[in-house]
Amino acid sequence: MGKKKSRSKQPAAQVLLLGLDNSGKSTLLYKLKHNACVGTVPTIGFNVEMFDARKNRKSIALTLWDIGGQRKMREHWKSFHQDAGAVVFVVDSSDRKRLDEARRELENTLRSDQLRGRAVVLVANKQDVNGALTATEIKDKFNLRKTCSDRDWFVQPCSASTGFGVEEVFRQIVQMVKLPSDTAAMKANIKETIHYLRPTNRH
Ligand SMILES: Nc1nc2c(ncn2[C@@H]2O[C@H](COP(=O)(O)OP(=O)(O)OP(=O)(O)O)[C@@H](O)[C@H]2O)c(=O)[nH]1
Ligand SMILES: [Mg+2]
Repeated sequence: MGKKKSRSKQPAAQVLLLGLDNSGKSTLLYKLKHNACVGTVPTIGFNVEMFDARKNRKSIALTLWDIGGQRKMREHWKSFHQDAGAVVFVVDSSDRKRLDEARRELENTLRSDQLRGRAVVLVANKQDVNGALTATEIKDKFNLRKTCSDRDWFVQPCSASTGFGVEEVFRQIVQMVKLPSDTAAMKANIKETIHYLRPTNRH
């Protein structure tokens, strides 16, 4: 009998890939999965792929959910918030006209209670396009120090079509994603603290 652990025993985490339509989410997902630049069509609904990774010397299973970014799809993003261990927000760095729209959507998303404390990996995509904003410019434009003051965040320059920065995106996800066990431990800690602080009835 082989000693290979079954995938169902691995700690598993869910990661959301969000961002405006045409920002490059599906291109990034398939580059990560197959190291191939596949032609994409606008996503109506979602694409999902599983990945194996190692975190804290343990093997984990990551599920990446790539949700369509068209306006009519964005109202469904919140159905995916529950159980998300991290948010990857993809930005088309060459589309200056839509940066404000993208920033507003990220801010809306981060207001969700279900995403409290979840890390954000902001992918400054399409770095291969002439005139694209740099990761630093994107960070400033999104005012990330303020928007993400209550969570971990990282801005990764990337080109999902050429592959530049794609491995680093994955590495950041693995490093920053919260595993459900972390979340359970967090909740237990909060419960314990509340129990400790609550005056006990000694009559
Ligand atoms: N030049 C360049 N083009 C890219 C890059 N990433 C994606 N694209 C192109 O941008 C277009 C949109 O890419 P998608 O991956 O379909 O975008 P999406 O974010 O999934 O869009 P929706 O599914 O509508 O939300 C396609 O023509 C891609 O080939 C990149 O890094 N550089
Ligand atoms: Mg898509």
